[in-house]
Amino acid sequence: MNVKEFTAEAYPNLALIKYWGKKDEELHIPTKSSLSIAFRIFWTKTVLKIYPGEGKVEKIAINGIPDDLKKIQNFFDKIKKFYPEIKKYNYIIESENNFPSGAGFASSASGYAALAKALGKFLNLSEKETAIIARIGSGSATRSVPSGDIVVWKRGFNSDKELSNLEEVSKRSYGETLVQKFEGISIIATILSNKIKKISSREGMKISVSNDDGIYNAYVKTEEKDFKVLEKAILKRDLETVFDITIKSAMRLHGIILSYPNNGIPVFYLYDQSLELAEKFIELIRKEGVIGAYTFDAGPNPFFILQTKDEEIVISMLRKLNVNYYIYRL
Ligand code: 2P0
Repeated sequence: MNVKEFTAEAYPNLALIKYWGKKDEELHIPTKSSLSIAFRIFWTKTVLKIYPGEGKVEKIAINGIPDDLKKIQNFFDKIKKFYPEIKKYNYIIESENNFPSGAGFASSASGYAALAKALGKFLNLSEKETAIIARIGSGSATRSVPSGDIVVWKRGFNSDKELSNLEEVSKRSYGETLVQKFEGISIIATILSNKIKKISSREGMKISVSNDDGIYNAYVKTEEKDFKVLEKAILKRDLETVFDITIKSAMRLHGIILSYPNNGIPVFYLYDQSLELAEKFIELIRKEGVIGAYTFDAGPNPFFILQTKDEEIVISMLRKLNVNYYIYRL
């Protein structure tokens, strides 16, 4: 059998302005722009094996364990429409990732980004096209394709409204590098819990968008304004503004999540200890002059983004509280 192999790797990313909601469920076009920072101590490596066939994914294994074939076949079926070449082959996907269980990072961003990059090598795609494919797998994966430290994922343009063709809209929204190197910054990822969340991000954001009564819409508008301010602040390395917006965007995300219960049942991802740690971090900012921010994804674990020179102060606080953590220095 004539088998060809394409290998690629990708890393997770941490959003400073969050992605939360889609204007298109199929292609994952976001309602709002987002901006993230690379986290390169965790990784996914993927080997894509292809041989003549009819567009079928024959096997997928992650760290040697078979994974959800149906989900990945669905992904291939979606991208077939854009790249008909895919129909001529069958696929075996072998993925490896080094995520410790409960590290607080979802492996779907690096997972789909690594797979999209391997597909990109096979199909000879540009980085932009690869980032669009990754997005069709999982929204935040588009931000794990570009090589830069700081990546933006714009929601598209206002004129998108006039485009009737969803494919064209799709091509306007993908991860792209804003800043290649953003040195002197550390990310501390803490681990409070490794429990699987009751409601996935995908489900959670659908609940927020489908129940919009005006609050979600106002959230999108405010965040879009802050996204533009944040972009400029990053380019000027105005850390005070960067960290101020990071905290606000994290808390707005959780405010929005709490605003839309699921048929009456509260949706909430934070623990008491999540907020206590955020408060302790702010104390370090006030009393010790640390410059930084906390943020949360759709989970309870706080992430701290700060100047590397202030790292020790935060680590000593975490040690005293017996909180486990990982550090990535940009
Ligand atoms: C983010 N999250 O910007 C936000 C913050 C979670 C909270 O992107 O449905 O797994 O696959 O497009 O990418 C998680 O959402 O959702 C996410 P899908 P995804 O990082």
